[in-house]
Amino acid sequence: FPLLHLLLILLFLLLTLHLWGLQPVFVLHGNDLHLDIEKAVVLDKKTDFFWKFNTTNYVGKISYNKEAVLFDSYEGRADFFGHNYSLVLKNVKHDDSGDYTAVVTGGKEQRVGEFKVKVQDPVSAVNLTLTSSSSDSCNLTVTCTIVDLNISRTFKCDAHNCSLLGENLSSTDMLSSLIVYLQQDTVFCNHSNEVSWKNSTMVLKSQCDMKSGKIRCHRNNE
Ligand SMILES: *[C@@H]1O[C@H](CO)[C@@H](O)[C@H](O)[C@H]1NC(C)=O
Ligand SMILES: *[C@@H]1O[C@H](CO)[C@@H](O)[C@H](O)[C@H]1NC(C)=O
Ligand SMILES: *[C@@H]1O[C@H](CO)[C@@H](O)[C@H](O)[C@H]1NC(C)=O
Ligand SMILES: *[C@@H]1O[C@H](CO)[C@@H](O)[C@H](O)[C@H]1NC(C)=O
Ligand SMILES: *[C@@H]1O[C@H](CO)[C@@H](O)[C@H](O)[C@H]1NC(C)=O
Ligand SMILES: *[C@@H]1O[C@H](CO)[C@@H](O)[C@H](O)[C@H]1NC(C)=O
Ligand SMILES: *[C@@H]1O[C@H](CO)[C@@H](O)[C@H](O)[C@H]1NC(C)=O
Ligand SMILES: *[C@@H]1O[C@H](CO)[C@@H](O)[C@H](O)[C@H]1NC(C)=O
Ligand SMILES: CC(=O)N[C@H]1CO[C@H](CO)[C@@H](O)[C@@H]1O
Repeated sequence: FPLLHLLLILLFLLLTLHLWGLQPVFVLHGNDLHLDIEKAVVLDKKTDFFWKFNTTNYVGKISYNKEAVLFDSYEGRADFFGHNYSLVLKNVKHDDSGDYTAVVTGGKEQRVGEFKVKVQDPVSAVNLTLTSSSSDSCNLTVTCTIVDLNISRTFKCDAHNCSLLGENLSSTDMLSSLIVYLQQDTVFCNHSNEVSWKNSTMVLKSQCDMKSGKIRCHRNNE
């Protein structure tokens, strides 16, 4: 059934296009969420403006008289401005993650802003530790650890400098990403998500003697 396939592909494209239409917004848990409309809106007697949350919840409305009204569950925890339709949701919680749409209703509904909001916690701390230094070659291995994940990198040192063996390694899961990289003589491990980051650093001062292969590594781990 090639026609059916074609229809399915079309449906898929429409769905993904619709998802792309939602602008992603990331906000740190406990911070304020600012949402502004993307198109000019002029209300008349027959039209009202609403901020909607997900498909069935309404945050507030503005009517022709420009008065902004918040509905019960948002009263006291949001600011809503009748003159420019902006919404500020204060002290956001994880429950506030979801789709926010600004709509003008009259004879039909018109969307004037669409956001996919994700509330995130700050990332957890990282530890960077020296996990091995081979005495027979000038290689150092460091491991960067977060609660449930670790990545290791090996550095090759000569009498003056150390360099990363291979690419900067990074690891990303649904929630955050972890990257280890070398900048001058400092190894950085950076744990980040869209709203926060934490790092741990270690200074590698190679005093690798090419004859004996001895390495001295100064750690400066905060
Ligand atoms: C809307 O008005 C409020 C209050 O005057 C202001 O804080 C906010 O920045 C305005 N939003 C835009 C998009 O101008
Ligand atoms: C809102 O929708 C998102 C998915 O888009 C869902 O993950 C979330 O649980 C919903 N929140 C509420 C309070 O219904
Ligand atoms: C040190 O690094 C070199 C690559 O430059 C590699 O061939 C060697 O196996 C490494 N040695 C150790 C002990 O990891
Ligand atoms: C980091 O190191 C400190 C002190 O050694 C330890 O208390 C903490 O649990 C470590 N954190 C992680 C994510 O490994
Ligand atoms: C890194 O994680 C592995 C399991 O994935 C574990 O066996 C190993 O002990 C961890 N290393 C450190 C230094 O935490
Ligand atoms: C060590 O690094 C410095 C600066 O990056 C560079 O000027 C120097 O040539 C390097 N030395 C060696 C032996 O590679
Ligand atoms: C690793 O990342 C650092 C800092 O972002 C950059 O300066 C360096 O060029 C990168 N090295 C490689 C091999 O990607
Ligand atoms: C850590 O990563 C975040 C997100 O990519 C970036 O904004 C920040 O500058 C990085 N910090 C360091 C020290 O690499
Ligand atoms: C804990 C730690 O090492 N923090 C460092 C993160 O990186 C910045 C430089 O980008 C250092 O100033 C911090 O000390």
